[in-house]
Amino acid sequence: MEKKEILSQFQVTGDMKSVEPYGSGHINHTFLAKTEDGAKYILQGINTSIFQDVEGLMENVLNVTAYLRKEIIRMGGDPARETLNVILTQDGKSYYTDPDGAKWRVYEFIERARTFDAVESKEDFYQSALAFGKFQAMLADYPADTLHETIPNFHNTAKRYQDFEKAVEEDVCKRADEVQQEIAFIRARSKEMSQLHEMLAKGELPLRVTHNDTKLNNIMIDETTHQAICVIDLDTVMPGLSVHDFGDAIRFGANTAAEDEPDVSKVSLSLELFEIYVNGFLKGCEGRLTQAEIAMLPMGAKMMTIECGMRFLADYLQGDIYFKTAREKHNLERCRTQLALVADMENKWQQMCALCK
Ligand code: ADP
Ligand code: GN1
Ligand code: MG
Repeated sequence: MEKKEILSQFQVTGDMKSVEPYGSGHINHTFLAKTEDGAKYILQGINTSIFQDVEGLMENVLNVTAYLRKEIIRMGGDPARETLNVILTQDGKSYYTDPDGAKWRVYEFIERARTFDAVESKEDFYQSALAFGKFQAMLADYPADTLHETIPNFHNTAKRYQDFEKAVEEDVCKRADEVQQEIAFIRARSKEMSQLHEMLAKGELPLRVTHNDTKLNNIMIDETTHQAICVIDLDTVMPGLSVHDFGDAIRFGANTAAEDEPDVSKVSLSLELFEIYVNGFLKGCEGRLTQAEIAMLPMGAKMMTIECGMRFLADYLQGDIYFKTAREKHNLERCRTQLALVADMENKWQQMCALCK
């Protein structure tokens, strides 16, 4: 079905001029739609092999954005730019299923703001930390038990390790021989992978409503004020650990190289960016984080990085079926940057811990 025809199923105004692929997300199929009179919309094909319960997912998005909207208005903000706004279908539904079974949604396009695939300014990174912290603070009283778990065990690192071992064992593409070094690196760290969940089970870390995918390109930065105005990509908002939200942002943003940099010698943890993010995140969380959470921030960063490394490697072994790839071995290259970053974090562990004191 033509994209323009899909858009006509939604409550959008104006004639569509163009619909082009947009953004650099690894999961959904994102398009920028422009109308003849200059209005813009984000059209997304939801990745239904990953998100199997689209009904539940969209219920989360509608409820969370409605809750955020009230909070933003209460604080004197602009809900049109500071939260995602879902555009409903002509018959009032949050998504549209096309005749091929593909599922689509439309968001208002957030104008005069952009996302970054790498840190270009320290101030912007600080702003993103502040906004992800604030996001968590704003959802502190959200009824967590009403949220659908859109991807079960999303950041259960020990479970991710089991899945990874299964992919090694099955080795469906006969690629395991080539990645023995990476497999050994991951195995050597498997014992640490249950620590954060054990702390959660013992009540040493609290369960909170978290974003779970806090990489830099999931936040919109205002082009004029340089404030991080809107947290986007709400598909994985679920009960989770604050240290994982912190950690995933470090994994992506405080790496001196891109997530898919083929030359791993460029990979390192910038302690300067790490410190900036700690300060912004703690400020954004408005004093809500417990001492135990603050102490475990470095562990959150290390676990999100090794977990992502395992996920990229498992996907490589399974034939690149989860993350979008643009070249052969893309997932392997991504895995290698993550493991190199883990190794560098281990070298800088004392400094990371000292910065969280
Ligand atoms: P994915 O799950 O594939 O990462 P995202 O929801 O993060 O998809 O969207 C991909 C990209 O599209 C984002 O990084 C951002 O640049 C852009 N984008 C998404 N939603 C909006 C929006 N409402 N306004 C402007 N840009 C958006
Ligand atoms: C995916 O959707 P996107 O591109 O923001 C993935 C994250 C990974 C990230 C790695 C639902 O994020 O978990 O950390 O790629 N999202 C999902 O870049 O699996
Ligand atoms: Mg995204």
